[in-house]
Amino acid sequence: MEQSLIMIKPDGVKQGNIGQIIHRFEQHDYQLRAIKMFTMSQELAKQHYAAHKQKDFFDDLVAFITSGPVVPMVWQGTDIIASARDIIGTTDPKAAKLNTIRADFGTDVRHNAIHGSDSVENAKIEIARFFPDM
Ligand code: YYY
Ligand code: MG
Repeated sequence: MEQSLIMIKPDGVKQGNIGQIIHRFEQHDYQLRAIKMFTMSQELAKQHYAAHKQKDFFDDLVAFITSGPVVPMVWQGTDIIASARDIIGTTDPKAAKLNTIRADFGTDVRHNAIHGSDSVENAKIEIARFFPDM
């Protein structure tokens, strides 16, 4: 069964949206397989966002994602990777569709409440990175 690494970002945690975001996934036929809460190190943040290391926003992104606790989770279900991206919404919350997590809980293109894996390959890498015991 397909699995995705879904992570509530520091803004989602600070604004008290952990429960509501988890509820969005519970409303679908998905299973929560792992969850924890911790503050990412600089090293882990740079690994997680390595694809963006040449971008002008990289340093600010790393600073934000390490600014407080995150809640990474492994969710499982049919087509969970693509379906989760639909439930999450586009990167910029202001452009995201109605009722998506980012539209409802995000603030701007950096502070967008949640991360979701974008491919089967990356999901495997991200799950192994955040949950090495799985
Ligand atoms: O996959 P997704 O999270 O929707 O967006 P990406 O284009 O992969 O960017 C990853 C991450 O980078 C995004 O969730 C917020 C951050 N970011 C940023 O801080 N500033 C930007 N101008 C664009 C993206
Ligand atoms: Mg992405």
